[in-house]
Amino acid sequence: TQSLRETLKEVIPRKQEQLKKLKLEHSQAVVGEVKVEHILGGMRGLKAMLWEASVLDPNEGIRFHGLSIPDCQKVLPSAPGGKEMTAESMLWLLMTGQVPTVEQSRELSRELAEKGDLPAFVEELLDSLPANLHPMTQLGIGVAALNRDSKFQAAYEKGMKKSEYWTYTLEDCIDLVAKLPALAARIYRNVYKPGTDLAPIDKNLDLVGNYSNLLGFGNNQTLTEYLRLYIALHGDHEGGNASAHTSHLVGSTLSDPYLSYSAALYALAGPLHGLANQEVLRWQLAMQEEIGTNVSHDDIKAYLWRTLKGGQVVPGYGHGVLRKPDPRFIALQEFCQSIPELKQSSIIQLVNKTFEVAPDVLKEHGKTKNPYPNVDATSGCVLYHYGLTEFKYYTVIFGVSRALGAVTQLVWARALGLPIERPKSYSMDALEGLIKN
Ligand code: NMX
Ligand code: MLT
Repeated sequence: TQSLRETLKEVIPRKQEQLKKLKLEHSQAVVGEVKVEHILGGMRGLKAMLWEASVLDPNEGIRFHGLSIPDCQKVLPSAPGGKEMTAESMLWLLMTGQVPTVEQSRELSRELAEKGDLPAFVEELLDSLPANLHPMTQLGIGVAALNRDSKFQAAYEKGMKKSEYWTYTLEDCIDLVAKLPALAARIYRNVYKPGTDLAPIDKNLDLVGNYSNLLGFGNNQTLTEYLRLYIALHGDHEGGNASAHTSHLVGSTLSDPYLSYSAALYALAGPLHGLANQEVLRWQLAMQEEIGTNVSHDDIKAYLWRTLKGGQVVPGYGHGVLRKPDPRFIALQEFCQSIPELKQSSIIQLVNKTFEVAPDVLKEHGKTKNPYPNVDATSGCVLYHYGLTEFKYYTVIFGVSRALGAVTQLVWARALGLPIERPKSYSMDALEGLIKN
């Protein structure tokens, strides 16, 4: 069985050749134009980043190396006794562009479990943080602190060759992904279940199986499977989303993977990005509180209008690229519909009913370019239903997941020798000058 490192050693030279050829033969080819609207509009729609692992189509949604979500659900290995794809099989696909065998994904699970424990000083650091510090702030602190043991940084200090960058980056990336469950679960324990014991990492379990165990939900197979699906699906969403882009930007300075990903987590912690999944739950529960559980479409419509007229966004709706319902939303909804208990859940039914009404209201409101739900519109509901009700924690789970795509790009950026990112900026005066000329 070929390991992840061996597979990458085979794949990387081909990609390096491809890049060399592109640079040599097509450097001056024009693939789009820069308009003032791009500069004023958060670079929306500007084709300006190299990202290997996934591409987002506005109508079809995400494809991971060409595979749609249903494709991945069919071909990516699951955990023993489970059906949903594992985080490690998604990581393997993202990194190599290949579907791992069951043995390969299990081997990666074993390696991650072996590396899963936290250094004692990081445990102490997390335990010293105040419980009212947002879990996302704590996660970023914990991830950044892991950089004390960065193999990339240590080798850089000694003076490694550029061609070796990716190998040390890969080692840091694997260590980081391995430690995220213990880090994220410790934060959960400290903030919400102080005084309780954390389970030890089980060397025979996959990454998310261990995460679920550490959170105290390991005996709930449905929730564990849901977490596997959730974490695989949120892993990558091409390069331009704020968290992935942040990790890439910071990594481009040769900051190590821990610092790069810590920065990404603080982008994810914004309510227009990953924090939306906490906001959705807050908003749906406030709706339930105000209008009860047995709500009609008209009740929801009126509530939506109150939100919009209050000058707030409807959390979980809209997207910078997507123009149809997010296929990740659909996949999570399908999961709920396949489990009778979840189908009956009042919070899941409320999310469904909201989906039946919200797109028309948002169309009538006329502002958002995409009136359909994104993944955050539903991702917290199953967690809530099964007793993981602390919604300020939800973005942490997204943060455990998004590492899969971010670390993949860090490895590829170093393997391809991508330069420090440094776009050109203009003031409004300078722009006016450019327009006149
Ligand atoms: N509710 C109300 N207004 C909205 C919404 C929404 N859900 N989405 C967009 N708009 C408004 C937006 O605020 C903007 O208004 P203004 O011109 O006054 O600034 C206008 O519609 C045009 O925005 P778009 O070009 O459609 O959206 P943009 O690409 O700028 O932003 C989001 C994308 C995702 C930030 C935006 O749709 C949003 O704020 N959605 C709610 C928060 C959310 O669900 N975020 C999660 C994204 C997914 N994730 O996991 O990261
Ligand atoms: C994501 O998964 O990063 C979000 O859907 C936001 C985005 O793609 O811009």
